[in-house]
Amino acid sequence: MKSSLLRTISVLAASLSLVACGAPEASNAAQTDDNQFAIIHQETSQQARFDVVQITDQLSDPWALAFLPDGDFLITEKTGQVVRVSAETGQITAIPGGPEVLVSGQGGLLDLALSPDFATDGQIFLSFAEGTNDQNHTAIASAILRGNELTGLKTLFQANTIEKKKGAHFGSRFVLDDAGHLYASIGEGFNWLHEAQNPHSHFGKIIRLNLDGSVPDDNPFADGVDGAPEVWSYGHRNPQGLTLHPTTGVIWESEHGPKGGDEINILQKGGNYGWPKATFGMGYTGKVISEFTELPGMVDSVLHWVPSIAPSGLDFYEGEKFSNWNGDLFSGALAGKHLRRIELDGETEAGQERLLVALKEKIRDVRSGPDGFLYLLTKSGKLLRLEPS
Ligand SMILES: [Ca+2]
Repeated sequence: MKSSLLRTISVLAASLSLVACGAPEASNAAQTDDNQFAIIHQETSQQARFDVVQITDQLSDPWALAFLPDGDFLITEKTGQVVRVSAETGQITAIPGGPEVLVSGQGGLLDLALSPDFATDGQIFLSFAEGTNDQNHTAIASAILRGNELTGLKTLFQANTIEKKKGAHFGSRFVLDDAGHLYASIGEGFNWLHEAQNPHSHFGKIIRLNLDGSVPDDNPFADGVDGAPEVWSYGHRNPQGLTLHPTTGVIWESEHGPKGGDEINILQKGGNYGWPKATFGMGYTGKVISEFTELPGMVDSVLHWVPSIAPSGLDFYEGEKFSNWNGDLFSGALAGKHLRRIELDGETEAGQERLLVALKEKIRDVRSGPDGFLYLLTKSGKLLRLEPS
């Protein structure tokens, strides 16, 4: 409630300052889109000219974005709140009923996904950091969105809890496949890097669950003998991007390396993605983590970045509005402060482009919208829409 009140005050203050400056709304007409949202930037890139439309800049460290059937946006704020943003006005409404969240370091309320049957069941999935500063883990819950309230909060998964100073490396992204599975990325907890190679630990893993939280029978370690039943792939560091390829249905992942060595990977059942035994990264102090960049039995990345860009949300563009971008992969960059467009030839990189460098924004999430526009969340609190100009 407090944050809503603050928002109301800041919106009022912004309106008053406009009045005080005597800025008539009509003078902004050339710099607004059809819904009167401000165009804050225009860019001519290699394959598209576009406007950047600001729907709001009043979010609190937004992490994840989903598109509601009525056109509004459902958003998680890392500071602990689920909110709805009106597609008509940009107004933010807090949605109570979410989980108790540990907001510390990289921990907080994290990813968000709608059930495939959301239009009828109203179910959503949330991931978040849970516990204390000394003992914490990534957790996943489901809840039902009724109007502007969450009900029936149910814990589906809790990663192993081990001693972990402060909030470091929780992951976390979801993706739902077309067969009723939820995949989620779990970070390696920073200090616990060697646990990424231990299939029995949840640290540094992609896990796979049924939508009720149970473990699918065809998971690679479903019987629990050679690994934890929930584990789908391992040897990951801190994965914060997951998306489904629009035609192959295979899952693509991005993860943070340390100093260098960020990766894009294509997930295989039971695959070992190398961390920390094979990596292009080095320790933050310059210390060598491994002399190997690849090893037999480990899956190589599609591409890696040195220096790091700190990849966040990941999505394939699909739509009519940007025909030249169809099938391209987009990644937000936090440290890199841009939007990365990746052209592909099948499963091989065919070119890359930095977009929105001039905005100097840490981009936390990117999603291809059902309306064909491309949507972004910035760490600074903006929901942005890219529209062809
Ligand atoms: Ca790797």
